[in-house]
Amino acid sequence: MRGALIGCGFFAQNQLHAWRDLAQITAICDRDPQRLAETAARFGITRTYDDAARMFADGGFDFVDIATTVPSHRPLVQMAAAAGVHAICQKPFAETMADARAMVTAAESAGITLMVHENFRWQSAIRRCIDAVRGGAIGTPFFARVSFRSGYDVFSGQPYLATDQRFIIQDLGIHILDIARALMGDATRITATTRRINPAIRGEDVATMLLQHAGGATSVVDCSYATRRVPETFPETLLEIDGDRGTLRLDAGYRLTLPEGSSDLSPPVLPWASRPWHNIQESVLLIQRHFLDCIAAGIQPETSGADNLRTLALVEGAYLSAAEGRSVALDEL
Ligand code: NAD
Ligand code: 89Y
Repeated sequence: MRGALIGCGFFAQNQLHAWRDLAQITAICDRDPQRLAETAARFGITRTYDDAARMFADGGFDFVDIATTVPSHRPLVQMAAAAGVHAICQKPFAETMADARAMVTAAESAGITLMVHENFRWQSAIRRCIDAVRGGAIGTPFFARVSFRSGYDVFSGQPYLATDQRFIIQDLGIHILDIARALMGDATRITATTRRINPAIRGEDVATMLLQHAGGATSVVDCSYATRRVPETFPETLLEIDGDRGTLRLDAGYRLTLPEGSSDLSPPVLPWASRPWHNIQESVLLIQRHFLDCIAAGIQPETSGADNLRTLALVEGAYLSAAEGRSVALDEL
């Protein structure tokens, strides 16, 4: 498979490292000339563009990896659909549910595969827990706590996180909500509270969310970037899941405890990766491989655009709930 990538920023560097083991990236695009030139030199890519439309017009690739921030996602996915090119789009998938639905429709009409780069459920420790729960290791789950609490400085690498009106739910909570879905099934209702603790940022940096799942289970999804922890656990998601035959815990330090005992699920540090990001970086390789495998098999990726509508609805529902001080049924959205 030959690919192209749009958006040569902070996180795309991980995606390009991972592609080296999976596919040939023939062209890259960024409207920032310095980022474009630096990334082209780093990865030895000679076809460069400052305009995505021109890159699609020139073609020569089977898929496009959209690694830009959210405002450009809808037009770029629609360009991919018009060009008949499979697409991976970074999270958050879209700014509104209407945009997201239009993107899914465009992909379906064009017959392309559209996957959202929703990688946290592909972290190897999380994956192992999802497999254990789905495999019945704790029986039928009735409660989950899915928790991400940190004081790590994410603003130095991603300055827009400090200035966007929405912060933790849209940026990070979206992953944690998606993990809750992967573990407990689809949610029908959400209730949320939000706070801003850090006065130097615009959006909320604490969110506490209560989910009701279709099968009757409940999840608490709690996220904070205002938590000073020793030791710091960024970027680990911690789990506690009760089932009718036992409890699963994923504790700090990637320690898994199941009814039959404990094990260490520390992820590998890939040759191009660095701590503490190695957990996320490994998941980039795994989700990008999943995308190619799904195209080859002619099946939908686990986090297809259509699937991600349900994660995005949880994000929108959480903001609505916090703003109006009420519980929100997802079929309202
Ligand atoms: P960034 O601002 O560092 O990089 C984005 C790049 O896209 C910039 O260089 C910008 O010039 C370019 N760009 C924007 N619109 C463009 C357009 N229309 N055409 C060409 N280039 C365009 O952002 P980032 O921190 O790398 O984040 C990118 C996306 O990745 C965000 O949506 C973010 O939420 C997501 N992200 C995901 C993870 C994860 O684990 N999945 C981690 C970090 C960031
Ligand atoms: O942008 C975020 C993401 O997707 O994972 C972690 C992050 O980089 C900062 O919250």
